[in-house]
Formats: sequence, structure tokens, C-alpha cells
Amino acid sequence: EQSKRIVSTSKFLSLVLRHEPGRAGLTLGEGGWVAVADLLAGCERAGKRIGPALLREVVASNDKQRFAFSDDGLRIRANQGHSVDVDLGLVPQVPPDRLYHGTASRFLKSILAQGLLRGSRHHVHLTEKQDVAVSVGTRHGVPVVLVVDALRMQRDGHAFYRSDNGVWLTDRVGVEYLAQL
Ligand code: HQG
Repeated sequence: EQSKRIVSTSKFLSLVLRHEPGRAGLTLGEGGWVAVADLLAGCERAGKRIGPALLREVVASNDKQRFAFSDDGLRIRANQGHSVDVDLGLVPQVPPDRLYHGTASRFLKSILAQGLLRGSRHHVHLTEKQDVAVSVGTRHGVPVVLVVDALRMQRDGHAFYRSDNGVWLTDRVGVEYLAQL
């Protein structure tokens, strides 16, 4: 059915545009962009047939706006979440006073010892919204929300970036900037 098709297409696009472009015979260009025509052809060769209409619907309906078309509509990229080496060209920004990170209770001990580490992604992901943090944490287990003293961190010299879909990104978060909500 259509909504399942959209979700499975979105997951496949996340895989290709963030983690394994080689699956569709692609390499990501500067900023993470690829030509839409190359993407559709590559997906088809990989056994995943996506037509232009389905692609537009996946991009438009995505709950987190994970993907974006270029202004001319000829290219597409994932807005954030990459593990492949790609320079998104993000410009440092002043964050709000506090940001939130959703995690699972089983990671807490390690996080409170080491701080928040980016793992396989480019950055640690933070959000302005507590409810978003809860749902991100729930993906990993029993959710715990951590509060990040973001503005103080930035004033101490740590860069923050904001992806086009509103996710706040930073390299790591030291324990001294973390508190449990
Ligand atoms: C945890 C979704 C132990 C961290 C969301 C997290 C987000 C540690 C997990 C995006 C740790 C990594 C990213 C430490 C961090 N010890 N565990 N020192 N430091 N962790 O999936 O933030 O749906 O790589 O708390 O909206 O959960 O993909 O990161 O639990 O923006 O578009 O290690 O994914 O967006 O997990 O999620 P992830 P995340 P999308």
C-alpha cells in the first residue's frame, strides 16, 4: 500500500544519500548533492524502482524533511545524518540557550563518563524540542532526555551548526555541559 511504499522508499534513500551511495553506483558530490536522474537510474539498477512522482512525494511528505531538492529541482540530498565523508557546507550558528538530546537509559552511564560522542555520524544530533528528543531516545530503548548547555558551550568556543531541517549539530558534548532533564 502507498504509505508503506513511501516509508520503504524513504529508508532506501536514507541509506543511499547518507551512508552507502555505492549501493546505487553513486558518489555524493559537494554538499552531499546528487543528480536526481542519476539517483533514479542508480536505484533502478540496484533493484529499487522509484519514479519521479514517488520521489517528489517522499521528499514532500517526509516527517522530518530528511531530503531536499536543489532550487532548480535537478539535484537532491539528505539534509543531515550522513556517515559518509561529505561537507554539507554548514555555517556555524549561535544556538539557543538549551538544546536537548534523546538517548536510552542504558547509555547514560557511559555518556555521563565520556560525554556525548558522534559515533558513526558526523556530529552529535541535538534538538530544540523535548518531545522530539523523547522519540529519538525511544528508538534506542527506554528514553532519557539530556539537556545541553548549548549557549555556554558555544561561548566556550565549540561550534554549532543547524541543518536545513532544523537539527542542531556539534562535534561532541563534554560532561560539564550535560544535565538530565
Ligand atoms: C548514544 C534521527 C554511549 C546517543 C534523529 C545515541 C537524529 C552514546 C546513540 C538522528 C555516547 C547514537 C541521530 C556515549 C552518544 N556512550 N552512548 N559516550 N554518546 N551515545 O542513531 O542522536 O530519523 O547515531 O545518545 O532525529 O539517536 O535518521 O544518533 O543514542 O537527528 O532522520 O549513541 O537520527 O534522525 O545513535 O539520532 P544515532 P541519534 P533520522
